[in-house]
Amino acid sequence: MICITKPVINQILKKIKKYNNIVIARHVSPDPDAIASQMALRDSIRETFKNKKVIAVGIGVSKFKNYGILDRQDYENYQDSLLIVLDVPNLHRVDGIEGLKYKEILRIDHHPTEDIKGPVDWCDITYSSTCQMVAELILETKLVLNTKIASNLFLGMVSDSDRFLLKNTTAGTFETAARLIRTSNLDFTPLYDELYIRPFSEIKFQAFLINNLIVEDNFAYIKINDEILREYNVDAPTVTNMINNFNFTADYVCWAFVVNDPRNDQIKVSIRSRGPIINTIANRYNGGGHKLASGCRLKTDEEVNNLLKELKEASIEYVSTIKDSE
Ligand SMILES: [Mn+2]
Repeated sequence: MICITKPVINQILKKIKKYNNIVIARHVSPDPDAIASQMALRDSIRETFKNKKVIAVGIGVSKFKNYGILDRQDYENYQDSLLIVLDVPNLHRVDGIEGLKYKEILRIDHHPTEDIKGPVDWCDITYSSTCQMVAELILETKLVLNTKIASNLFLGMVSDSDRFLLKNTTAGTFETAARLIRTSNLDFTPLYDELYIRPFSEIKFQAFLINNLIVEDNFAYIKINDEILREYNVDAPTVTNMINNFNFTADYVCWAFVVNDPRNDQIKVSIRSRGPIINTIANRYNGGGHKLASGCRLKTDEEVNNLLKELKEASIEYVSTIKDSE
């Protein structure tokens, strides 16, 4: 079962072939799917078309450096380039393209479309990860696949599907994973260390979250301030990355982590759901995302409280609808 179609493949390859300069970007505060798809596509285009100049841009995250190193944004030499954006639907969340004068934009993404819409736009929300999309593109074309590219794509797929647990995991996800492993003879189990080994301080912080999560009316949330972050020596992205660990709890269907991020002078809210649709709510609070996994960036406590109230109401309503239909 291959989801990518011939017309999509042809459109994408045509654009890649047309341009000598290609800039590849993804969303701010990258997760493994964003960074791994970016590195994999850059390396594959470079290996396939040795004469093209291809760079991957954005701010680097030290714990993701194993995926590959980002390039310097010397946009002097990248005027009139093709900009490929991965794993992001809105222009203001694309990292590192200030000052770039690109000619065309090409998007590959599994988020619902927002304001980015280029002449080629492969957007499909049924995919569990952008890495799965890039993997299919590479497997179905003559784009080069090597062990490093395959391991990046595999890790992005595992991470974004939360080890094939999340709802958008399909037979196609497993098929693409299997093809990646088989085609590149990937020794994949050692790769899990890269995603899941963490310092004991983080485990202790998780215990703090467990002990302080507030659960009411099928909704759970916790507010984390700067002081707590310092006490446990964790940063805001580390906290929001833990949110999937709180799935499969019978007492709530929706949960949110509210983190004061002093470095960016904003309040970051991560939201997950096992039922209520949350991205439509997040959209109203300077955020967005998937139906069951979203996030917002807010400025005031009042906005936070209003958001939490709406999420709680959605949780109550969802649970009552299920009870009605039983
Ligand atoms: Mn993704």
